[in-house]
Amino acid sequence: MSRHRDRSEASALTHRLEALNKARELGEGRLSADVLAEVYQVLERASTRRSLSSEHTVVGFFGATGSGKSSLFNAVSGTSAAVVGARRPTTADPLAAVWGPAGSEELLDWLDVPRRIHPVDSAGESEPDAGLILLDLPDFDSTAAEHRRIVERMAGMVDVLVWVLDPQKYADAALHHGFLRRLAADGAVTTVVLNQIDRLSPADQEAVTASLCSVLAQDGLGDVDVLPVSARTGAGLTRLRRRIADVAQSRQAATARLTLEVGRAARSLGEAAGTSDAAGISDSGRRRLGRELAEAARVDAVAQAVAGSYRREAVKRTGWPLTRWLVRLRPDPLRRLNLGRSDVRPELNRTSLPAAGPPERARLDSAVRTFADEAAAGASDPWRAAIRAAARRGRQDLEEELDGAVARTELHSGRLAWWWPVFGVLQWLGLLAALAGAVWLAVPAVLGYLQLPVPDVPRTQGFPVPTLLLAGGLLLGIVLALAARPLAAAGARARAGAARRRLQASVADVADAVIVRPVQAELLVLGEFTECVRRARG
Ligand SMILES: Nc1nc2c(ncn2[C@@H]2O[C@H](COP(=O)(O)OP(=O)(O)O)[C@@H](O)[C@H]2O)c(=O)[nH]1
Ligand SMILES: [Mg+2]
Repeated sequence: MSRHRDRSEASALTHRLEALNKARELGEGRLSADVLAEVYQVLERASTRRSLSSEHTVVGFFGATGSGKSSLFNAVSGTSAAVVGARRPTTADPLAAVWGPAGSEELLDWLDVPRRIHPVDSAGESEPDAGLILLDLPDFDSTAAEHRRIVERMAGMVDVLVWVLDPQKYADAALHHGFLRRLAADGAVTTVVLNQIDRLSPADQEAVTASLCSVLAQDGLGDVDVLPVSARTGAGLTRLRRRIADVAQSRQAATARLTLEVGRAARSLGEAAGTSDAAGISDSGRRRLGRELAEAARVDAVAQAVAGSYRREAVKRTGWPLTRWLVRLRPDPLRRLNLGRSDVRPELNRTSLPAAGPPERARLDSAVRTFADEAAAGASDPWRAAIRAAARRGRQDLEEELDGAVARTELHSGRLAWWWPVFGVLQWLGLLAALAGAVWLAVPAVLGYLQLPVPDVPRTQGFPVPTLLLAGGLLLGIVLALAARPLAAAGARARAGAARRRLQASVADVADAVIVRPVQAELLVLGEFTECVRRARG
């Protein structure tokens, strides 16, 4: 049962550690480096502690000078290994009493505890407490900075903290408001020992214990047990030994402490990240971005050029044959933009649209920023910055991407309209008829001049046929030219409309690839981060 709980708690911790690590990775480059470094430390410590003996529980005695840490260490371990009553800070090295030594070496190396003793209990075996490492530590309020540093480090590394207080100094402000309060917030302190109760009368013992409990409650340690003991008389020592042995035998303290640490790190990471309720990408925001980008890509100008090119081509192919060459004097508006050419590989093509000036660029900047800001609305500062940065990265290549997209868009500028060849042939027929009529009319004049007999011209309905040919041919040319105008206008409109739609689609693709998707990816990261922090908090 307990084994089973061990395993499930350990695997819960594994999941939370994984979630915390994932959150840390996602926060990289997005959140404050300090917070991430702290989280990294917790992760590293947790993974190292877990890779070391899970059979051992590390219990440290913490407290002020003269509270009786060393005396209690000796009493609990049944040795006299620790120096009692050292007036000045002596050695900084913590001292370890190890029960069940197998596998403890690496753990003690990692804790950096070089001095180790292996006590045996009165029955000559170490089994009852197997897997316990008890530490006598330097004084928390030592005058030597090195000692304080060691205590500080150990407080973060041991599995269980036992606070040793004495009746004189138990309410010491420095102790409570510094160290203890911070550790209390982590839930890391499991036991508080009030030593030297032999110095108090039984009535005072109760009063002091009650007073101590209320002081601890103020520090958020209301749930913590207070054990009154005396290292000198041995009062309460059995309870203290049993308490420590129980904690060690359950083998859960290490996991419990790490779980608390992970929870704390996840909370601080979550606080650093702030709220994650980003508004996300709306359809209207996306459409507005598309419109602005189409504007920047000069889709209208290109569509107008498509219309102009169509009209020019229509005149070239359907105009009166004798004057249609005049249209060649005007350049093709599409060619002027370097568009609609079949001789250039489209993927290499660039338009000759005028480059964006400062106002156009500013407008594009603002369109991209507005889009990102809208998507990020509601999220906290670091995430808003990350979302904006994703959009800004896309902004860098935007002009070039848009130009390339316009250049690649199929404009169908070379495509023939159905009526062009029809009108073209009719124009030639009209012209030929008019020429034939003119020549025929000229024949009698030439024959008359040469004094040759002039044949009668044939007539229909009283009109001479050559005259009809001439007039009809010219009239046909005029009618065709008039009829071609509305056709050319309608065709130009249709082709420009189709080109505009295709251009807008190309621009929308660019907007998607360069701006929308990176922003979307960032929003996904944000969602995933939040989920990981939630899982890491447990
Ligand atoms: N009266 C009394 N004195 C104690 C008790 N425990 C320790 N002392 C004395 O308090 C002094 C400091 O003890 P020590 O174990 O070195 O405290 P440390 O500085 O916390 O390691 C020594 O003179 C001890 O003899 C106790 O339970 N009762
Ligand atoms: Mg000591």
